[in-house]
Order: sequence, then C-alpha cells, then structure tokens
Amino acid sequence: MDFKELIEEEGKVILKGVTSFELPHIFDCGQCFRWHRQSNDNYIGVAFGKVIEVEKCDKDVILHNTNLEDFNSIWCDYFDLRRNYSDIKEELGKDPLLKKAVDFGYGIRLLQQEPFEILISFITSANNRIPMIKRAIENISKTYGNQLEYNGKTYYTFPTPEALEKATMEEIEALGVGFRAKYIIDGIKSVVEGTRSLEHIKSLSDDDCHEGLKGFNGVGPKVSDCIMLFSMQKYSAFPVDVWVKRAMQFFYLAPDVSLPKIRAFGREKFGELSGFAQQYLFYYARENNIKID
Ligand code: 8HG
Repeated sequence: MDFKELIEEEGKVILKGVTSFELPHIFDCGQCFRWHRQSNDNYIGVAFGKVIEVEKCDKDVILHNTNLEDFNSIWCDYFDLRRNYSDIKEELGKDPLLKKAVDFGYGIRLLQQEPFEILISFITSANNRIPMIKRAIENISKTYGNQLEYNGKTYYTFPTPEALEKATMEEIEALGVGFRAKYIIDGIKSVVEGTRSLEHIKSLSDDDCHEGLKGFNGVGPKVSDCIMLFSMQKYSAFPVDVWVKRAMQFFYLAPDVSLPKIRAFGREKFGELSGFAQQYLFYYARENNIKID
C-alpha cells in the first residue's frame, strides 16, 4: 500500500502520506493518452466513464470530482495504489545501470486501464507518434463517447465497443488513425461479436495472454506487450519500441540487436518485473532524448 491515510471531503478524496506518486512521471511516461496537464500542474483525465482531477500537494494526493465509494471500487486499483513501489525500485535498482532510469522516474506507477480502450489505443500507436495518437483517441472519444461536464468544461468518455460498432472504416479513418482504420474496425467487430474476449484473454497466463492478443489484426508483439501491461496486469511484458531499444543499447547491449532479441534479453534479466523496468527505461530514454550512434 503506497499511502497512509484516506480522508473523504465534499467532492474529493485526500490520500495522506503517498509514496512513489509523481504526476508527470505517471501521466507522461507513455502508458496513457487521455491525461492533460493543467496550468496549475494538476492533471485531468477521463477513465471508467468519469472525469477525474489529480493534485499533488507535498506528500498528499487529492483526487477531485470523486468520492470514497468510487475510490475503493475504481481509483485505488486504477492508480495501482495497493502495490509497494519502493520494493520494486529497490529490486530493480540493484542493477546499477537500471538504477539511473529508476532514480529519474521514481514517481512512476503503472495504471490499470480498461482493456478495450487500450486495445484500440495501441493499435493506433503502431508506427505512430504520441501527439498523433493522443489526437486520434480524443477524436474517437468526441465522436462516439458520452459527454461529461466538469467545472464548466465538456469531456468525453472513451466509447464502448457497441457505440463504435456503427462506425464505417471511412469514418474511423477520418479521425486521424490512417492505415490502422481497418485494424480498428476488425478489433471492434471481434469484441462485439465475441470472436475474441478481452476478459478471457486477460484471465490467461502471461505468455498465453500475449499470444491471444496477437490474434487481433494489427497487433504484433510490441502492441500486444503494451496492451497486456497497461490493461491486464501482466508484468512480465517487455514492449520494445524505438525508445526502449535505444535505452537497452545505451545501458546494456551491442548496437545491432533485433527487437525480438532485446525483448527476450529484457524478460530474462528482469523477470516478473520486466514491465516496470521497461517503463522506467522508456521514460528515461524519451525525456532525455537519448541517441545511439
Ligand atoms: O509506454 C510505452 N512503452 C513502449 N515500449 N512503447 C510505447 C509506450 N507508449 C507508447 O506510446 N509507445 C510506443 O512508442 C507507441 C509508438 O510506437 C511509440 C511512440 O514513441
């Protein structure tokens, strides 16, 4: 448990004595696309059909626009607060090379996000850049999600598979997903028709889950690893994109190693903590724009 005490006030929940919880580390480390930094440094996001605002004040975290009931049933797990990240950081920090990345992103937590949203988001992420992915996901939500109001502003939920089913390929393409539109349409269809059940895939062992997700069109090993890590709590996943590749080359490997080899090397080295190690590395590499030549 990474907080000491819980207080409910009108429209908010206050977590006292929180450890390993830094807003930019959590929301800008690459795992999510729908959280936005505000001018006062709070972050506002939409998840589980609700708008939520997060504020960090010394060692306290204030969750605005929520209550104790939703905290216990949604947000405690969403923010992975039952886990002790000090133990993870201590274990990973035994490796003096990885310690540098862990010390840099010490406030990272892996969010437990919703599988359908993450499936569509990471299909959209293939060969794409994060600002473009964010824009496409926002467009999908605006067009097919439900409206929510918070502090005089309008927000949109990520749509259900049923709400998205009515979309044509041309309509999805027009939202900025490019060639991935056909994969998105296929994904929606398999989920709605029940050809592939995300709930079932989530219940499988890490390796079977990884294979199950690759059954979706447009989901290769990297995208599969992201989906299982960010929405299915499969922490032996080790997604290797260009940043993780560079980080692994920078810290560990000779420069010309293939992606599957880097994935196998990372999983062998970090075991059940591979997904966490990967997130510290991704954040470190991207924020420091590391280059290998
Ligand atoms: O958190 C992420 N980890 C990895 N390994 N890759 C990611 C994450 N988030 C994210 O968007 N990506 C991918 O990186 C998507 C896209 O291919 C690229 C953008 O830098």
